Amino acid sequence: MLGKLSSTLQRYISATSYRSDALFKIHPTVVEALSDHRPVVALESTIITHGMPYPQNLSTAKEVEDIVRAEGVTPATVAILDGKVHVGLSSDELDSLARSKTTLKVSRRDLPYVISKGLSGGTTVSGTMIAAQKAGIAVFVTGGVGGVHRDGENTLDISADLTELGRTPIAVVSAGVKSILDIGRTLEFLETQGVCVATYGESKSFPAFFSHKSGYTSPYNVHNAEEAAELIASTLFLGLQSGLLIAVPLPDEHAAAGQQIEDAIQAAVTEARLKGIRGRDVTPFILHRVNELTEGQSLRANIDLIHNNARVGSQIARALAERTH
Ligand code: PSU
Ligand code: MN
Repeated sequence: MLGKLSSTLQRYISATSYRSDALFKIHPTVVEALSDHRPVVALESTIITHGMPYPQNLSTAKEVEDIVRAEGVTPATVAILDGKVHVGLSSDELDSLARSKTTLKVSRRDLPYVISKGLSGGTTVSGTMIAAQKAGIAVFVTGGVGGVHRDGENTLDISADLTELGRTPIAVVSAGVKSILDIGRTLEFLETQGVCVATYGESKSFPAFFSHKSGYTSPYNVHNAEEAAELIASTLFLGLQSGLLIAVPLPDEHAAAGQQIEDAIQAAVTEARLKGIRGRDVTPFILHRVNELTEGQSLRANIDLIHNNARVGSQIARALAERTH
């Protein structure tokens, strides 16, 4: 099927300019890869600025880029530096982002402010999707996406990641959704937004980041990178303008730590509520507390999961590039 789609896809992908302008800087390695129709994977940076402590944030960001390169794919970490959107960072830029204590967390609603004030920030899944799609990148790897928070039916705390997935055609590869969230309502919201969700591999379950099983069934499966690439190509061909969520279950060796981390999540969610933590601070607070409560175990599992997602996402990007050539 993809054979017939290839010229349409090529036109779709070529429609993007790959050119930098005053506010939008695409790293030369990324421009070159895109122009040659070589695979590129976008990476987010809120995980660096707000999701992990220094220095693990920096080492993880570098390791993930290295894994992507080892798979023959060009990494493009997205961030806002001094009021400019960067798609692809130099090693020095990555370093200063990871060390900075003043960076903001930038999702769609924050972009105009951060740009207008010349500030710097780590882009969330939603912020990264916008920049990566504008650059012409079709695959984006992260750890976990945001979702409907627990008690979200009352607070309406629903991550902008979910509405972005409904409006921006890019495939997000993640380990599912953390159980700090209401996973059932997250899946319902994704359905309403028209987001095609698929578990990678054989499992019928939608993965809950630290656990293979969330108690919810995944709408679909993709069994390998080629099937995932076909799903992405079909989205682009149809011109749907909506994103895809490819959920990769964690490798087996980490399943044991899952229950302990689950217990810590329960405690951290309760603590956040009692302390009155609200809005954009909720996710970083819980991630930080769960790491403390598990004495670093959640962070170690988190890092391994992201490594795994980077490998799978790179293989998907490669399969997509091969089949659209
Ligand atoms: N989940 C994680 N680690 C993270 C995030 C989520 O396990 O670092 C970050 C991602 O950047 C995601 C953002 O896009 O948090 C969602 O924040 P919120 O829930 O405020 O929408
Ligand atoms: Mn929120």
